[in-house]
Amino acid sequence: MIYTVTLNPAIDMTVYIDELKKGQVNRSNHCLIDAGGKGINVSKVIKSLGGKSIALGFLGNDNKDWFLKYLKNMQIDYDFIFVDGLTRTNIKIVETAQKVYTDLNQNGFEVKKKDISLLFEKIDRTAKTDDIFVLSGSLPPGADEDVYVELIRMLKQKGAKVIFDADGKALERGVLEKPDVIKPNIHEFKCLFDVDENDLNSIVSSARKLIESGIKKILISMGAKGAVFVTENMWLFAKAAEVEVKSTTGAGDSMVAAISYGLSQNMDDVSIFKLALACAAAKVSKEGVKPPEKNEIEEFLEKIKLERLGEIKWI
Ligand code: TA6
Repeated sequence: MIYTVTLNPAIDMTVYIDELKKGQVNRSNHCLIDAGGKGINVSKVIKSLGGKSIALGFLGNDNKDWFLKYLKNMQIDYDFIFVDGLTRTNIKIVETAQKVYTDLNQNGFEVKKKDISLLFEKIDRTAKTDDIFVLSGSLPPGADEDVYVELIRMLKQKGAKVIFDADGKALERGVLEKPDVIKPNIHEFKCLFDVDENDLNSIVSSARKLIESGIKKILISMGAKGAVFVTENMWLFAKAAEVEVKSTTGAGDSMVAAISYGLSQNMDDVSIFKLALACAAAKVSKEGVKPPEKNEIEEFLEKIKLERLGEIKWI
């Protein structure tokens, strides 16, 4: 079973406007509202791929009804710990004239020690060998990086596979616990290594250091520039598929969904990488944080061309 763990879910409000005029009253004529947060977006795309996952994590008690109705309508199973307060609203401003995308992400509700204990107890009861756990997104107030460190450690001890997608200190501390897969974007990767984002060799050689430390697969997303996939025995690069971008939100989550689904189906690394690129392209072609449909993903899959392929010869 695949489980996604979202410690800091969000109601994603995508606002479309010709051009944002700061300091003035701006009127938007189009707005979409979706249940989001990184792990939950991963569950949405796994569903589109025909897979099944259970969404775990925290959810604000005070506005849970709308959120749960949205997930029920998408037939996504969940088992959240309900915490005091509201699930945050993250705002994505899409300026259609200049195609500028601005995210305003809030901190989120504050979780208490008892909430964290309940989550650990639930996951401790649930996790089994070969389950796939996706730990993805920011930490809400009250939860520090140790939560991710201890979750990864516990899951690895249970023989579960861990896919980790976080940034900043959480990423720096989490990689030391050797999750099976990480999916940083290039800016997050640059928190780990001082690389030139235009120098593929520097990116691959830095990623190899993490592979040598015990991480099995690293997918580094680079937006329109494409993505790099480094595993124990190869590295791959491909440019992003040509697509009319409607919303960049959730592209990375769609890649994580492809990796999770691909691992659950025992797909090979090249197929996983291609599926991840296709999912990201199909996602950005959709407005808001709507997951792409399977047929849309398959259309993009046919267009994916690997640009570079390198064998990693271990000395
Ligand atoms: O990647 C898109 C997304 O999952 C959105 O749902 C948005 O709310 C944001 O990421 C949340 O990310 P954060 O890192 O703040 O947890």
